Amino acid sequence: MQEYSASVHRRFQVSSIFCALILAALAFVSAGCKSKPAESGPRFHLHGKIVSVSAKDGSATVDHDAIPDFMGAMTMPYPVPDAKVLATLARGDEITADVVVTEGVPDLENVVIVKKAPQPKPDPASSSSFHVPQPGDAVPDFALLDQNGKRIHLRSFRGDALLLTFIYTRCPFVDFCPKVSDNFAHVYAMLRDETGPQSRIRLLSVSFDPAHDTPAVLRQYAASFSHTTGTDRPFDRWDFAAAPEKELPEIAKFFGLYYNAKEGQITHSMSTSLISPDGKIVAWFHDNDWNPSDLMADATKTVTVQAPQARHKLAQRVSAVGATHALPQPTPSSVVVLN
Ligand SMILES: [Cu+2]
Repeated sequence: MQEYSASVHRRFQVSSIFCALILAALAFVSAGCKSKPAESGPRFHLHGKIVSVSAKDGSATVDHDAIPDFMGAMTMPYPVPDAKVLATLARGDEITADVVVTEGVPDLENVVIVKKAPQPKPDPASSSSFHVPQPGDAVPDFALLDQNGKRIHLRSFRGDALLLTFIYTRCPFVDFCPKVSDNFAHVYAMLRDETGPQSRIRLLSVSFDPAHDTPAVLRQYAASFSHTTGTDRPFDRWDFAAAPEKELPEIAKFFGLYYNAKEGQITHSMSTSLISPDGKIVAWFHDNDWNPSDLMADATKTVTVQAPQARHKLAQRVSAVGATHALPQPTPSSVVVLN
């Protein structure tokens, strides 16, 4: 575990490890795994404030100070294996704890509440730092800058099923952004020659690194998957875009995306959504465990449940946000809903 020593020349690698740790932590949380591996790894001292607690996931999100020899100050979720301890924690509590890294997953032990938070006031707007997209949630009409340098709106995808994911092109970890993009490339390859209902499935990869991921960089990135897509320009069905700096926090919040940029490396979670033709969340995935065929099957259900006539009407009123058209909701086998 010497990798965790904070020497400057290894920052790149260390940052990458943080990315993995967060994702590993999220994967661990999502698996609902309650058992703990017998061997525990190195311990580090944490001091911070509880941002939110999820009893269901057995985790607490902590806004913490720098952890000497381990990681910089950041906000991230940690599994808390002891449910009784977790139950005593509340938003705003100041805590200290040991971060114990076991098989790459950092969890919290020996949690001590240093200062209890004052009585919480109900405030729906700030009750949680993470919004978890729920099936049926209307997706706001966010604006993005696409691979052609054109400002596009999510409403322009209305009428089609949209698979939307978040990436940044410099992500160094093959199992994270590169994997989700590779999976999208496989979905594209399945869609490419479809002329039936599946021709109404679109892909959109949104970068949360707008300063670096310019339209030219995004075009290059798209071309790097040509071995799977069969084309340098898959933009007929797969768009790439960057979230503008100003709108990024709001977009990330809606899609349950955590990101934290430091010196070119971005620590982040995963967020992939299936959005129905009338602009509502059908399914949301916070991991990379889905496979392209399942996602394709879920998206196909979404475009086949609507009668062609209803679709036509929908396409005509693409600008009507919050349309009241009652869409029968498919129940994909792999919907992931937290909380
Ligand atoms: Cu990444």
